Amino acid sequence: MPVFVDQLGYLPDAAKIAMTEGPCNYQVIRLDDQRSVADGVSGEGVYDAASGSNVYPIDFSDLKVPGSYYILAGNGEKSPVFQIENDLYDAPLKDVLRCLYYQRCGTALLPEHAHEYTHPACHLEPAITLEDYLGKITAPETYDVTGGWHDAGDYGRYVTAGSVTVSHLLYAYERYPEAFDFSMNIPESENNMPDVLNECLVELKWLLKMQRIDGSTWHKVTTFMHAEFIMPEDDHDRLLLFPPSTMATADFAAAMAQASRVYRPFLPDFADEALAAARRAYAWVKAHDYIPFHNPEGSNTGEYDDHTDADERLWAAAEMLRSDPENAAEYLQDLEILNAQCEGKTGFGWRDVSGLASMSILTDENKRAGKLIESFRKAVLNEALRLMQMIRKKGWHLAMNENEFEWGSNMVVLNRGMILSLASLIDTKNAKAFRAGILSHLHYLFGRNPMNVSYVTGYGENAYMHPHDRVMEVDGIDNPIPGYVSGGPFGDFCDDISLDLLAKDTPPMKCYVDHCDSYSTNEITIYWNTPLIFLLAHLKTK
Ligand code: 9MR
Ligand code: ZN
Repeated sequence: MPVFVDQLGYLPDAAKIAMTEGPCNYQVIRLDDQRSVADGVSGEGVYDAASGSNVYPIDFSDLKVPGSYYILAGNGEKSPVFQIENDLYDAPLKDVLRCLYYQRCGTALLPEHAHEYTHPACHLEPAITLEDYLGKITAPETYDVTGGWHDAGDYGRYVTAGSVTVSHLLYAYERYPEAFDFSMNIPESENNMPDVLNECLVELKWLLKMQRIDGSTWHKVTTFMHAEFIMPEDDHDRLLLFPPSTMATADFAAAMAQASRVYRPFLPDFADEALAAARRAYAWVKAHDYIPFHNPEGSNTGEYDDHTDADERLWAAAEMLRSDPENAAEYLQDLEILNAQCEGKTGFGWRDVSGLASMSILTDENKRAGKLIESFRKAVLNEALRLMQMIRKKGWHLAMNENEFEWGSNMVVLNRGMILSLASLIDTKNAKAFRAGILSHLHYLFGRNPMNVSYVTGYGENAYMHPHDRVMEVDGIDNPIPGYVSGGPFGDFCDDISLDLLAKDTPPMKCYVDHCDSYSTNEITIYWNTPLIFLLAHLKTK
């Protein structure tokens, strides 16, 4: 019966709870001298349907002395080692952010920045449209869409996912600028702009290339089929531009509008360009009804489809309202209509972006959304209170029901942390409680879970080792790059290796395989890292 802890550790002043799946006596052992510094009996067990087990808390919150420790259960089992430390989150913040640098496309990763994880520039060939490719046009028009970040373990670059990812980072920077006061050791580190903005600019410049003359954006640029497991510089299949969707174009408008605001003090010309691009995209979206995206027959790269674009439109209107005051009246009117059409207001993922609209509206010092603000405030607070209640009740102190372990469940875990973070801004008297909720979700991510796994590479004694990622699998280096968040348990696992290794009735929270072939439980993506960056920046800010 293992003892599950946050393998990164605990902040000295915060609650410290470990978990077991059976009652036990325990001692907390200091690693230095192997002395017992605390002991006790586990608390009352709580059944958690997501893991199908009774979960017993071991509360050692009174221990506040910084150091390295582990927990020794009465039956002789030891937990992984963990730290009690004040600057616990400094190193992960930097590494989790640096992973975006490693996702860069179209540029060489050099040893001075990438250490041993180098590779030459990739995907430099011009792209052609899908129509021309399928029509077998012999001299098709070509487009330069080099740059940006690879989305994930595959080499695709997707406008929806990319816009949301950049935006997570820009909101994190806007809210917690001082948390990003460090060098990422990237090629641009010596200039006068914060590195988080330097890194985002890589993606933003690529996004600008994805805009078409009519204002819309291509949905994605990928090859027709995912590449084999080869290094990116060896992937020379035709790069294809897939038809525009209203989701991608609205996301683009929102991210560009936000970028124009954030970069204005540093790069006024770029800010102007971003705003102009946002306006053109927004106008195109307004002139078109919902346009979905579906892969053509036989193509298997990411779809990022959505059954509605109401939330994307909502987010775009909210961001335009903030960044383009000249046309505020128009955006406010749009926002009112969209607000009535949009069900949620708290989604922070690539599919439901309504929470990004809330983030934009509720962090606007000029309160441009006026009387609409209250409905966003209420929605966020209600959701935050619901999540806090779940955290208090659930065995794992995690606001996740058993049916919520979707593909990329760790994103849901982290996105819910973002809701708590936003709530702490509008309900400051409960900020401490929300912060505890965020910590609880991070404890799960870093190892206090029934897999006994830290879902962040390089952080934790049992950190996962085999991400579904082409580069990390074929680069010939044993250790994965530190700082990548795994997608995590998926109740409906669907890849061959999971089907092979997991029993059909495995409880959702345990449907996880640390194997590079498990694309449905163990991939990495840019937008699974960025919510963690947001939360780490929050925690760094007192
Ligand atoms: O994150 C996406 C997840 O929500 C979907 O259920 C899944 C299947 O459509 O796709 C995930 O996104 C993948 C994308 O399509 C391609 N790049 C890798 C992404 C992570 O697995
Ligand atoms: Zn590339």
